[in-house]
Parts: sequence; structure tokens; C-alpha cells
Amino acid sequence: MTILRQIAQLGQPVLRQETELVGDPADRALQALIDDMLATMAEANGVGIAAPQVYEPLRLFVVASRPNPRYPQAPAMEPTPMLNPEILWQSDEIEKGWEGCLSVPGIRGMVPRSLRIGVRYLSRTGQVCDDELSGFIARVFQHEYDHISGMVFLDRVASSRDLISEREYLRLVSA
Ligand code: K1U
Ligand code: ZN
Repeated sequence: MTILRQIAQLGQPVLRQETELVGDPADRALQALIDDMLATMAEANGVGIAAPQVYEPLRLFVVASRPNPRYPQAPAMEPTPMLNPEILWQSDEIEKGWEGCLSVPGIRGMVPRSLRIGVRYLSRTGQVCDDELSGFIARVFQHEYDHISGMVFLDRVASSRDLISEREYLRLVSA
């Protein structure tokens, strides 16, 4: 049975905790957690979610992407669970872009991120996947990777002037 999990909000210690590697992908409890994260992300309209956001301090997250009113240029990517993800390399080329966070509702921030990254992770069936990501998907991956490293996007904005309300953000993108 899939359960919609509570999403930890900024201030909850689990968002700042160290995370552990996940074990056997075939483990039923792990597969159930992945299903819960997929359902919780969809219900919250997210393009990603990390295990610490559902109170599980594990090295596991989901990346998803689709064009939507907040990110009209976003490419399509099926929701992809990533177990024990690694960043193998990152481009020196940095791009600033708007981010939001299910754990920090109502705020958007301009966050500098590497434009391209090389990543490795295990799929939910235990396959080793090596990939090169760019643009918005690379951004979401780095955002989620921060979550499993005890960081949130607010830690990365260059100035508090790079923060705006969600309402102002929606005005900006629909203008
Ligand atoms: O990890 C999270 O908190 C999820 C977060 C991921 C993210 C968003 C934007 C840039 C980088 C990473 C979200 O999904 S916040 C919700 C959001 O941005 C959104 C909501 C509806 C449609 C499209 C995007
Ligand atoms: Zn987040």
C-alpha cells in the first residue's frame, strides 16, 4: 500500500542530518519507500524529492521533469529513482536559475549551479547508470544531491536579494 508521506519543513533536524547509503535494492521496505516518495512528489507537484524530505536519512532521491507553468522550458523526464547517487564531474560553467523546495514553501531563489554534470547512481532494479545531465535536469539533480548532503537551496543563494516570494515568481514567469 502506497502512503503519502509528510514532507519535512525547514527547521526539521532530518534535513541537516548525515545520510546513509541504501542497501539491497530488492529490499521490500526500500521499494515501498520509493513508491511512497513517487506518490508524495506527484501529490505535491514536485519535480524531485529526496529521502530526508520524508524523514528517511538515506542516500536516495527521485528526479522528474516536465514542462509546466513554473518552468515552461523544462524538458520531459520520467520520474527516476536514484539510489546512492554520485557526482563524478561538474562543468566549470555555472548558470543561475530559479529553484523552489517542497521543504521551503512560498519562496523561490536564484541559485548558481554547474550547467553540466556527470553522474552515477543505481536504478531501483539495481542497475548501475552513468549519465551526463545538463540544464534544468542537472539543476534538479544538484538540488536533490544537496538534500542528501544536509543542505537546502537557501544555503547556496549569493544574496538574500536573490530570494522572492512564490507569488512574485509566478508573476515573473507569466509576464
Ligand atoms: O526537492 C524538492 O524540494 C523538490 C523541488 C525540486 C526543484 C525545483 C526547482 C528547481 C530545482 C529543484 C520542487 O519540485 S519545488 C516545486 C516546483 O518547483 C514545481 C512545482 C510544480 C510544477 C513544477 C515545478
Ligand atoms: Zn528541496
